[in-house]
Amino acid sequence: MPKYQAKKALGPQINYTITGIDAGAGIMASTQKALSAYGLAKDNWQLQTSSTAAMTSTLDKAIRHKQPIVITGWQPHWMFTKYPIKFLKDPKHVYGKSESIHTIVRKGLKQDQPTAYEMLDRFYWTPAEMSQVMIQVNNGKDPQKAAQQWLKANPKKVQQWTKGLKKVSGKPTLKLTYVAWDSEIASTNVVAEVLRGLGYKVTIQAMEMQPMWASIATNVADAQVAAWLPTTSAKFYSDYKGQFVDLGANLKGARVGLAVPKYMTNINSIEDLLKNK
Ligand code: PBE
Repeated sequence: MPKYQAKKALGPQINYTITGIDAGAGIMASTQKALSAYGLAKDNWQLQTSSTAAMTSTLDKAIRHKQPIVITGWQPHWMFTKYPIKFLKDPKHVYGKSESIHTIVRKGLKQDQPTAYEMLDRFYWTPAEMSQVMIQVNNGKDPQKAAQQWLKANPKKVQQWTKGLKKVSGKPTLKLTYVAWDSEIASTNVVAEVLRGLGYKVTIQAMEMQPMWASIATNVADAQVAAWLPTTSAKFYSDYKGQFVDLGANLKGARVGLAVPKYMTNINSIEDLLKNK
């Protein structure tokens, strides 16, 4: 593929294709909405399904060769530290303004496992803190080890989350479900390690987004810390409303949208994708 040509229309240079991730992701549903909202669908634009790993490797190649590319992007994620990319403005707010990641637990957890419930309720960290774990995992570290090391280096956080909580006896089991996105691999492993420290036998299980929400709604799992709201997980939040307990944000300041390399200087808004037709 040739280098990005700012003076030519973008669409034909990338076959009118936005490089996406797994089909179940909320960002994919939002991008389908954006395709219609911005008139891109009728201009032949399409969204390609792949995976985070495939998308970031395509992005890596494009950047090395200064080629044009439009991806589904979100933060916190190491793609924004590793590559010179920028979000496109979303004047219609299809992706929402800002997202938080919420902790969602099953009904009855508070009565059954009050210590775990209290720790999960307190769990809160910043995008910068989550990124520290994510980058270690991206560098090849085992996620559980990365979580253990981060906790060791951040005893104050652990103290905040566990202060006054007594270790439980009898090794009660807890099951956390998650989708294997980098952000959720980091948060789920950190929470699992803290709960293990409180005496629980914790299993974590990766699955797709719909089964993850269903696992909490049907009491098959106890908690998940992967609910991007109010926009990205909106469908499941409303589908399962009344069948889970929302403990509120465990991270604020997340963001979801479309992104391009910074060398595409004349493309700054989703509306610019239609430019120079
Ligand atoms: N993400 C990362 C997810 C949530 C976490 C933005 C890719 C999504 O549902 O789109």
